[in-house]
Amino acid sequence: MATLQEVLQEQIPKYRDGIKKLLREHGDKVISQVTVAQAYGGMRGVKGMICDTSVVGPDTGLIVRGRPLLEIKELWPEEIFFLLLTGELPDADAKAALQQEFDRRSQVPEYVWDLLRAMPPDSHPMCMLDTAILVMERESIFREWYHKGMKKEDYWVPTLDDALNILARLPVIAAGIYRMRYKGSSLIHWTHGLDFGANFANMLGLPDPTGSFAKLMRLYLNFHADHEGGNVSANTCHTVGSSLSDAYYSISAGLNGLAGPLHGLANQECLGWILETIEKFDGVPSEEQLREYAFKTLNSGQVIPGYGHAVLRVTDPRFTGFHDFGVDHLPNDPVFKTVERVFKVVPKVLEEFSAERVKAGKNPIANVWPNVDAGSGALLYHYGMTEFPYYTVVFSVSRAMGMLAQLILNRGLGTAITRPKSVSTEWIKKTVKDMK
Ligand code: HAX
Repeated sequence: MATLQEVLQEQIPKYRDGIKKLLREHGDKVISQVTVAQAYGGMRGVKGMICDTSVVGPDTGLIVRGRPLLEIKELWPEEIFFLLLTGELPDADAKAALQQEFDRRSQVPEYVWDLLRAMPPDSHPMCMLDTAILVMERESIFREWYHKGMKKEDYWVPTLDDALNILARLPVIAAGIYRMRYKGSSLIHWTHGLDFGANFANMLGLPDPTGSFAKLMRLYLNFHADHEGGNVSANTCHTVGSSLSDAYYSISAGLNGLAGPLHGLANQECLGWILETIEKFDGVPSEEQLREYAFKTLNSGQVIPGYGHAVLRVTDPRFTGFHDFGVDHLPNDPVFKTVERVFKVVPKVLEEFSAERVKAGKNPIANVWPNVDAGSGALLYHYGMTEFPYYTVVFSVSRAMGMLAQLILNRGLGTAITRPKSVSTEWIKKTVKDMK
């Protein structure tokens, strides 16, 4: 089979022509309308952008290029990246070629380590990661080619180069942040010939006598890679990239969005909440104790992290996949057992709380089921990664794959600069006045 570059070389012109034809023939058809509530409500449900790497169905969860997530959970991160970009699975040769690309590009420049070491000791690991990506922007091949002059049809070529450089260095930088922040400053190097997930696990330096932590890392990097285009991280990356800012600017921006507690940081918040309950009740809490604690959290005006979703209306298959891993590898771990018990209790609590909200004239909670962040932290914790401010960094190493795949395809299509129309409250008031 051809390499990733060769497959894209063949696919992208056809993809571009197909979209041009679609626009010529159907460009004026209406696919979405916007209500006042949506304009004030984060544009929830408004169909106004395209993402061809994956879709999230409210009742199905993540589907990557037509394949439901739980059917492809055994794929390694390299294969997922290939799949996101091309819609095809690499054969053994193409996979090995991609692994060699990562090997070749994995050297992190010394100035990145100098910068990270110079950052204040209370910098959040996400801030360290995003800063490290941004400082490497000077190496952007896209920027260099753009300033030399390049055809629009070629934009995707240096973007792919930038993407491979960023991806190869990301696990090294992320693991380096972990080592310098939490384990003294000894860094562990990338091992040539070892796969992406196992390499990341190895560079973190946590004990892994059975290889099951490396297995978890492959699963984790697979599950978090992409979640269609409208979520904060992907949407931000897309918007920044649409002005032809290069991949370093775009990915760093997207990951800054992932660092918010309503998005990727929820996994840090979630494990914190689980551990609080264990501490408060001196061991794995009973269902009744969890119920009481969940209501206390809600009544104090806070969200229950790891539950709810802007699109999903069922249990997130990523939660199910992580749960299955826990059942297989750590069924008696007290933190994992608490996660399982929370899953039994919290949806019911949220349903009751939602009904109370509605009686009080507030919005219902649209989805009471767990999302990806509800259980993943317990697995990391079991393997000795107890520093939960770090968890979103692991998420980021993975999410960069989806954002970069989307960016490359958008460069291939020549997607327009993002510029929705904003309106003022004054305009809304005037406009709705005469409407029924
Ligand atoms: N606990 C308490 N209240 C919740 C809730 C939860 N888990 N989930 C939703 N609600 C509340 C919302 O805060 C909102 O309240 P207000 O109207 O008073 O603002 C109301 O229910 C309606 O919200 P919604 O329509 O159900 O959900 P949104 O699309 O607005 O928000 C969120 C989706 C994921 C942000 C939300 O469910 C939430 O805050 N969950 C907890 C944080 C979390 O787990 N985030 C991670 C999501 C997955 C992800 O992106 N990972 O990276």
